[in-house]
Amino acid sequence: MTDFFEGIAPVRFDPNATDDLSFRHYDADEMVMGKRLEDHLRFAVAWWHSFAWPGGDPFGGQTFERPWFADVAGDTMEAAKMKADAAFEMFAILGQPYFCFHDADIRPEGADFAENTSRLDEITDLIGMRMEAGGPKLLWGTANLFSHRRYMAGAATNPDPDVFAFAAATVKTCIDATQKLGGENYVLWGGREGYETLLNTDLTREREQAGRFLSMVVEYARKIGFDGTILIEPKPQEPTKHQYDYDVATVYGFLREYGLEGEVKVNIEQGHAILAGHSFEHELALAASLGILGSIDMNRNDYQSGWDTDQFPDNVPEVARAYYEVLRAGGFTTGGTNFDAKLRRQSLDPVDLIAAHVGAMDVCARGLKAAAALLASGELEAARDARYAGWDGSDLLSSDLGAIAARVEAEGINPAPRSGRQERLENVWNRYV
Ligand code: XUL
Ligand code: CO
Repeated sequence: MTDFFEGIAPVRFDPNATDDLSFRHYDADEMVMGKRLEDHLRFAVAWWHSFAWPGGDPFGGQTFERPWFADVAGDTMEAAKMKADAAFEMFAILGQPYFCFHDADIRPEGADFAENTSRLDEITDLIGMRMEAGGPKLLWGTANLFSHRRYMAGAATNPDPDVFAFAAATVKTCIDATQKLGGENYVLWGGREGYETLLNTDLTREREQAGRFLSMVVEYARKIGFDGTILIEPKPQEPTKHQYDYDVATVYGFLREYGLEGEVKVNIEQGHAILAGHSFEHELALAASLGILGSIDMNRNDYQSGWDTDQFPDNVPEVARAYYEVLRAGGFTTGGTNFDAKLRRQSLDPVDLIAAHVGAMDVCARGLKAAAALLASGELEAARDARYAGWDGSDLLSSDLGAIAARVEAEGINPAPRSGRQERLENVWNRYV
């Protein structure tokens, strides 16, 4: 084990704590709607932001100094192992039940596909040992098909079939690694599956490539007996000007087109929902209604900047809206709450990483508990039911325009508008949050 987080004790729940490294609201064992809070929230730490991200922005490079950023004893694999040790050191402090990774977060880039694969095997052996020794479980694994220059024009949607092949082979190894570690989901985020300009893009071809690629992923996962959930993570743009997996509605249409709507669900990220011009709760409610709600990436964007700042959540009412939709949909099954969030680049200290997660876990716990209390009260749901009560027993939807016209005339139907009661319902909401 490393001593990167030396001097930081495991985080405990203490509602009266006065320090900033205790949970005041997240008591893993608290029972909420008949389930432990830990089992509702299913928190995960994201390897990339916490351990691999160097603190750069478009105007400046690395600000964080982590011992594993340089080669250790002249060896990039030794550095990767130190990084894994530091990760499990942090997991032991936080006590969260899950983590997530991309291949590129955990192993250094090799000279070719074979070396990438052997390095992934070696590091996942080490991670597997740490997991067995009492570490958290794997919520999901994924392949980074967007950082390396070979992917600059896309992975599955690349004009060069060799890139498609390299990406497909890489995803195979990442599904293997996810299964080896008992991962509960496998995620595909198509960061460069989109275009920079239509002037050089054959949109029809690229979408077909993406459809076949996803079908191959599903076929392979089922063939090897991976019984986790396969998730697409929508995002409208960034790094591409336009990403094909724009939002939940677009992904659903895509899944239907390729007959995959029963096979693949979505991993919805707060910041991506906002970039798409929606709210987080809109994306969650729509996915639940379409039967494809899988998991969430919890974070927030700065509302002024208009880009994907991936900050830790700090807004309890917003988070409560999201968990209200998750709970209304029956809660997570294989999914969970992955903190796809990174420190600000001035937050240099190891303790900043701990404080960021502690605060975010508390914000989520407050949001979920408020949402659960409101849902259990039935107040909103009763109002919603009452609003649609006129449809109970109605045969209108199996009728036709002619018959309906005759009925409206015969019965003298003349609808009287009724209040939507929005402000009263907002008042109900605010009594709980
Ligand atoms: C990028 C993003 C990714 C995915 C996994 O915006 O959210 O980190 O979550 O590839
Ligand atoms: Co994400």
